[in-house]
Amino acid sequence: MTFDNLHLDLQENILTVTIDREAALNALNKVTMSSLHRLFGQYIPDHEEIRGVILTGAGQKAFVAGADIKEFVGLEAQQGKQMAATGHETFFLIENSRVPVIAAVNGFALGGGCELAMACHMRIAGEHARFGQPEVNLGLIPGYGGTQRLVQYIGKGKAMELLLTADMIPADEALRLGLVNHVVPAGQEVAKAREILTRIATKGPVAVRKVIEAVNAYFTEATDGFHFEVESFGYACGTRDFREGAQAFIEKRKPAFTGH
Ligand code: CO8
Repeated sequence: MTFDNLHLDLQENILTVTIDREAALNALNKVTMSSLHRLFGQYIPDHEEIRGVILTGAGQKAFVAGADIKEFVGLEAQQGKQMAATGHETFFLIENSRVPVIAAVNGFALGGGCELAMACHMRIAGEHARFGQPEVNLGLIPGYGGTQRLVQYIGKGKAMELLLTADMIPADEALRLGLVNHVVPAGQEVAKAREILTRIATKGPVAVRKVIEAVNAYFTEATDGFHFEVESFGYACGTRDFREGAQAFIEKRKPAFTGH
């Protein structure tokens, strides 16, 4: 399987995915969106050895500067709606990935780039990173989930301000607002993400997957997250990994999880 505009690097069960369109500040054109869809829809689910994913952008200037504005020329209502719907599908695949996905935000994360980072489970920002939803500058609104996920992360009032003014915020403000998990010196984003994912990879894979599903259930209309947690707890209790984890604690050794 090939992935145009993505560079993949698997090391010690952590897959680093670099969006590789540096000359266009890694803007998400149709081809890149299609690659991301196949990556998260097929490739990652099919490769059990992958225990975590880092998403980053090529170069030092941008994570992703948005959807590719040059592809917007001549865009009509129905076509725009379809592109947004397909993009939502892709970003839900990321959000619901069975393994944790961390955005290593190494510069501008604007529009679709900020939305992509928000679809990930965590965000590590370089201190030079800048976040924003500038779509209103183009007479547009976010179309990859930005109006919903920004509210989830930073609350309605501040989200409304950023969405309506198109203001960009620096990494330290994104940290203060709860949009990012950590701010690190420029160039250290991937290393920090890798350190976190390496620690998570020592945990029970089923438990990790169930935590992701249960947290996402809180934000899923028509799903009772508390009920989902009870069901998932029961499911985890029935796994070999749980028995191994408890036994390892008692025997004062590291557990050997198998994902079953
Ligand atoms: N799309 C296409 N090309 C881009 C984009 C983009 N989003 N951003 C930057 N580029 C290109 C520039 O055109 C330029 O290319 P060229 O050299 O060929 O002219 C190159 O990248 C470098 O950019 P700049 O020269 O502009 O670099 P600066 O350092 O001067 O500025 C900025 C950097 C501030 C990031 C500036 O490039 C900028 O404002 N970019 C646009 C940011 C933006 O508006 N993003 C939101 C786009 S809309 C969106 O994301 C909607 C998502 C939902 C879509 C739903 C369905 C389609």
